[in-house]
Amino acid sequence: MVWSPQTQRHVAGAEIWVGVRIPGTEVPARVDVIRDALVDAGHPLVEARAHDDDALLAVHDAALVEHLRTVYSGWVDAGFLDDPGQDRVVPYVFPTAAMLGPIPPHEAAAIHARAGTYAYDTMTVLGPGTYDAARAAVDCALTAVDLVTAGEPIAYALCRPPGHHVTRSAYGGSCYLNNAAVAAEALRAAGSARVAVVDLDAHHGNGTAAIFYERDDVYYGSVHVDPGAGWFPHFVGFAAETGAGAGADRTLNVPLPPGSGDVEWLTAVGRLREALDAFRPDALVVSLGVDAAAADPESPLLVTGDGYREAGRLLAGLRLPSVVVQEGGYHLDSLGELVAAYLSGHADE
Ligand code: SP5
Ligand code: ZN
Repeated sequence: MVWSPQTQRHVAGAEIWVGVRIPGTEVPARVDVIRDALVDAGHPLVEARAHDDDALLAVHDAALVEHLRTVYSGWVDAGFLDDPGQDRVVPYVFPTAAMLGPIPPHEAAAIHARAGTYAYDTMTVLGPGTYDAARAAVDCALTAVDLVTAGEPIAYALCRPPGHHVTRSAYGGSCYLNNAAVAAEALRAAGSARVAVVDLDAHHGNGTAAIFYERDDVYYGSVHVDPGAGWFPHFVGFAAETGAGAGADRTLNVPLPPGSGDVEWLTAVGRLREALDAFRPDALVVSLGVDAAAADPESPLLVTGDGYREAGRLLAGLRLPSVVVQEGGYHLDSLGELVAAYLSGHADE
């Protein structure tokens, strides 16, 4: 298990949801409970090593990374902590395609407007430690890639904050940098010509999907709660999205109705696995969100620990070098055991 204490420096404090400040569930303690459960299960701890920005900048626009790196200090310098009394970066206006029409936008001079250039929701706030934590999560993913490249069959990265909602140039959904997409690019750079990403998080990984939608060398497969039933990310994640251009038929979304449990969910994981038999990847990235679990507060799926263990077995059956990246999962009392269950299945197929 690769981890970094730096990942706990992101403290959202709250999220702004439909204009209301509510307690966030993507909390630093998630790292403690996952790490402790995996240590108890006998997984050795490896601290993440620093990596340069090559794989990161293969995935994200440099302007997004630079924005995330500097926006908090800009927010402080602009006096927002005192007036209006907001100690987190929260955007308020978004230069959407519909706002702009055919008019090319200027870069906003005001920091509070620039915030909306790179964010697509108001929930995902930035504080003083957010960038360093997100960047440390990327280092966790890249260190796991190093382990697999050196011959380990599987490496787990305790990435936090999660990443799969981040597109090439915009963050959201409690995510800031796309750890799984960076891992996929790093595996490619290390010699895996074809990489598959399988996303088990309860939510569709719209960021990873968008990044690779037109690529023929990276497959994206996901099982998630149906966005058409009213769930985040709402606008994408539908079964009809199968890739475009060179990436045609390289995306597979399996949306499930709210209330789906192990039987439906594992059938979907089996479909993803079969699709990969045909794609014949050289390496696998698993976006391991465990928020599909029944007790999780953020999703209506009803997967059990045994379900996650069986998913691990199914994906281990691909017999691919595998980097497992933590995504969501918010029920602190069961989070660690769910991750341990997945990894035990993946290890003992
Ligand atoms: C990585 C990941 O799992 N991101 C999840 C993002 C989905 N968040 C949507 C949150 C909607 C607001 N939740 C408040 C629940 C109020 N009952
Ligand atoms: Zn999720």
